[in-house]
Amino acid sequence: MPASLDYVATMHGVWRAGGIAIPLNVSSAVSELNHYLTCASVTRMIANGKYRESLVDLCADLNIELVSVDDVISDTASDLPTLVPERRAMMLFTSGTTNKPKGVVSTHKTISAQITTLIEAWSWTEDDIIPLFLPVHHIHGIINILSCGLWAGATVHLFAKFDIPTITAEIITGTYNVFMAVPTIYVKLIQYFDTITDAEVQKICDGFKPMRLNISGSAACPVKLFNQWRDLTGQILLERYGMTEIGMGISNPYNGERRAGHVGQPLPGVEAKLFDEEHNPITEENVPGEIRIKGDNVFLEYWDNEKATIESFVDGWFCTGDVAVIDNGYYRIMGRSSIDIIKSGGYKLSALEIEGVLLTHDDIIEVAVIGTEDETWGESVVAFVAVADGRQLEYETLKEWCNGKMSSYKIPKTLKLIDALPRNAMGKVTKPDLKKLI
Ligand code: MLC
Ligand code: AMP
Repeated sequence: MPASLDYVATMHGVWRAGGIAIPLNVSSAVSELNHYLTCASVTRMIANGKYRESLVDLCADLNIELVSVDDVISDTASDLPTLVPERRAMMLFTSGTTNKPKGVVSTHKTISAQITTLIEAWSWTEDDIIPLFLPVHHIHGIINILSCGLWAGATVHLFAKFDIPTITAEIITGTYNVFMAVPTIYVKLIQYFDTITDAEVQKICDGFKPMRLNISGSAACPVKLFNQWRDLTGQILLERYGMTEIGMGISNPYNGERRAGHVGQPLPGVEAKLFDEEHNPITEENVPGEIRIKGDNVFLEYWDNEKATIESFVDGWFCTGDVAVIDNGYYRIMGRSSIDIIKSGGYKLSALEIEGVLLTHDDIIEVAVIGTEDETWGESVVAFVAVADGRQLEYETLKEWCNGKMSSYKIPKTLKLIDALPRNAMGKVTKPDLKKLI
């Protein structure tokens, strides 16, 4: 389900009944859904309208009961279980350094901790009104916007997608006082300003100006964008850092200096530390290390994957794979330790997962996927491909072939045909060398 009252009712119904809610992407390819549903041993799928129709065969194949919201919604609640905070509540699929996405399981306690820290840090109140146009199968939309809004007794306007004219029309009338988005959304708004009159731009910027808070996160907010947004709207973007496994971990202050290019300091109740490769904590400033996190906000486990869960913790610290320095008291993210993780439009993508799909193409014999810097998307997906002797491959044909095999944001935006992938003496593909070819 896209963001809608049915979505909210279903999510809370599952939670209240003691089940595990697994919100899925409405635009996932069938093969992706097949993986999520199988991996999570799903017993019941709730979907409406055209989404329900499109799931009939898959659910039948997997022996999953398929129902619509109307089938399960009830006016009277009875025999609801008493829930302990440690009960599993939600599973979100996230891409990693393995081929297939993993199910990140959080408990009621995790979710409460993830919400309450933000209520305090960002001063949520019942007077807040916020639009939700981000996808509701990721933590940014589910926790930071929807769940914080509901917890605070605030008002959340639900949009099935990010439609600039519809949302800016509300902004002009002064409907919202809080706005949260990924950097790409701010870039797209600025790009939209080039397509409308100066008077219209002014009206939209005047709608942003009196808001109490504009937040950017899920990917790095470039300093240029931070400055552009301040010059246009007077808003000093509050940048924060988070991850599906931890909710939000580090944030610039609500009151105090919001520093461009930095993500701030650990949130209330969250412990953060940098560690070197030998697992020693780093205490000096400007020495890079991996961000590790402890606290009630940290997830319970990767579903049905004890090995991955164990490997992602060291001495009780969750290892994020993100590298940062502390610069004059504020965390500054330097990048990720794995070249195989790409962040595009705020979505985390696994290069290995995309490579796995491309390798099923008859004409492709070798493939390597990397992310390259992109002003709009943060990073853009590039595929280096070697084709079988005598075969040709055009980008448009490949793009079409990818449709239905992966969500559209994973489809490579650039295709580079090469004879063979560069390898080191161990025979391993050297992706940094590929980056130099762009
Ligand atoms: C879409 N397109 C892309 C693309 N995504 N091109 C390059 N790179 C990408 N990543 C292309 C499509 O193929 C299409 O091209 C055109 O853009 C329009 O597609 P769309 O799907 O309509 O795009 P749009 O609605 O504009 O999507 C942009 C967006 C979306 C920013 C609204 O990407 C989005 O909602 N991102 C947010 C994801 C999110 O919530 N992440 C948080 C994860 S939680 P064509 O050629 O077909 O027209 C997390 C933790 C934390 O990270 O810290 O919060
Ligand atoms: P996800 O797994 O989709 O939840 O994405 C989490 C990842 O997004 C983190 O591990 C970071 O790499 C990235 N991320 C989130 N917020 C920021 C930020 N403010 N700056 C840089 N990277 C970020």
